[in-house]
Amino acid sequence: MSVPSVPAELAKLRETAVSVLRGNDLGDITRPSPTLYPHQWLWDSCFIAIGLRHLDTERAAAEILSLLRGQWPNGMIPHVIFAETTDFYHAGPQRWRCDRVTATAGGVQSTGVTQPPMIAEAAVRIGTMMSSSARGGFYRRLYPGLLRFHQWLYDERDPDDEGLVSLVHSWESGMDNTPTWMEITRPVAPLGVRVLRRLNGDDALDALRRDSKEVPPDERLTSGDLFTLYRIVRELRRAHYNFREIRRTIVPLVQDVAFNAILIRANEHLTAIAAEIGAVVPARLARSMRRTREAIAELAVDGVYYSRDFRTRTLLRHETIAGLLPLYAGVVPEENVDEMAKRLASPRYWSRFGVASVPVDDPSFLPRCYWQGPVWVNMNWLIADGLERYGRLDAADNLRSNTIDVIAASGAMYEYYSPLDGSGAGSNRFSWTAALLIDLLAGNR
Ligand code: 9WN
Repeated sequence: MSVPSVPAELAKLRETAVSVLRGNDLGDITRPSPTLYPHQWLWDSCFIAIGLRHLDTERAAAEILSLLRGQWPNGMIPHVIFAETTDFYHAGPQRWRCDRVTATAGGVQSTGVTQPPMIAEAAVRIGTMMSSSARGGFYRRLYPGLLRFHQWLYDERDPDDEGLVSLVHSWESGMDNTPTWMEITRPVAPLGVRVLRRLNGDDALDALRRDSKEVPPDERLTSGDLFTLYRIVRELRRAHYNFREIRRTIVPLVQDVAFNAILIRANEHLTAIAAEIGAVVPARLARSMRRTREAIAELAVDGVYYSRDFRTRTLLRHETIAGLLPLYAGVVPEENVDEMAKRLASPRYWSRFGVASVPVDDPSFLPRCYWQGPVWVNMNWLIADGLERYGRLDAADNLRSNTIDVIAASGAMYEYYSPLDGSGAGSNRFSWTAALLIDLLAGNR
C-alpha cells in the first residue's frame, strides 16, 4: 500500500511506528508492548487494527477476527486473550483460572472480564479500505460473534434493563487507576493494604509487584491499588464471573460513562454492518440500544457527565476524561456541545499535547502516572472523531495535529504523555500509539 505523502521528518516517524507494530506482531495478533503487555487486549487490538488497515487490510481484519477466538459461550469477548508465550504478565491465566468456568471458542486462555467494545468501530474503519465484496465477506464472518457480544453486554450487565451496562472491574474500563474507579475501589482493599496504608507504608508493597520492571512504579498505579485490583479478581473468580453472583459480593459495580459512550457508537456501527449484509438486529437488542442513548443523559449534571454506582445509584462526581466521551457517542445535545468543547479546550484539560486524562487542577492529578493525568493517544483520537462529527472541525484538527506533534517531539511511541511538558511515559514501544499515529498521518476520516 502506498505511503501517504507526509513531510520527511514525519515519514521517518511513521517508519518508527511501523517498526514498533512489526516488532509487536505475533502473527495474527499484536501485543500492546513487548514485555509489559505480551498478550492480546480487546480494545488495543481495535485501535491497532485502525492503524494496520493502512499497511495491510487483510492483516487488520485478521486482528479483529482473532478476538472471536476468545469468545465465551455466553457471548463475552474477554479483555485479554492470552498468547502462547513464556513472557511474564502480572495478571496472567493463573490469576483468573477461567478454564475452570468455561471454554473459549478457539480453546485459548482468557481473562474473565471484558473491555470497551471498540470492535464495530474498527471493523467499519477496515471496511472502508475494502472492495464491497471483500467487506461483505469480512462482515459476515464477524457479525454473528459481534452480535452475541453486544447481546451479552445487555443480558448480563444490564440485568435491570436500565439501558446502561455495568462494569465489575476497573480493567474493564481500560482506565485502570482513574480517580473515579479508585475512589470506589479503595474501600475494598485487602486488609494488609489497609493496615500498611494506615502506617503510610504503601512502598513496602512495591517489592512484591512484578508489573513495574519495564516502567518505573511511579508511572503506574500504586501498589496498594494494584493489590486491591487483584483482590477483586479473586472475588470475581469465586463468583464464577457471573453477574448475578457478583452482585452479591463486595465488588464495586460501575455504570461507566466512557464504556457506555463507546457502546452507543458501537451499536450504530453494528446496525450499519447488519444492514450491509442484509441481517436484522433482533428487536430486543435494538430496543436496548435505543434505551442506552436515552439513559446516558441520566449521568449528566449541568452538562458534565459522570459514571454511576450501580448499587446505590449515586453519581461518582469525579471529573475525568471519561466524561468527555459522550462527544464521541454523539449524545451531547447540540446546545451543550460548545460548552463542552470550551471545557475541553481550557488549560485544565487541553494542554498543547492533547487532552489530560484528569484535569490538571484536580487534587489527584499526576502528570506521568497512567490514567491519573497523562494524555493518551486513543483518547485524543476518540474525542477528535466526536468533535468532527459535531462539525467542530478546527477543534478536531488542532487536537489531531497536537497529537502528532507530541509523538514527534518524543521520537518514540510512548504509552502516554505528560500534559505539562509532553514527555513520554510508560512503555516506549506501545502499539496503539504507533497505529493511531499512522491513522492520523493518513488523514482519513
Ligand atoms: C490491564 C494494554 C492495557 C490497556 C489498558 C491499560 C493497561 C492493563 C495493565 O494496559 O491495562 O488491562 O496491566 O495495566 O490501562 O487500557 O488496554 O495496553
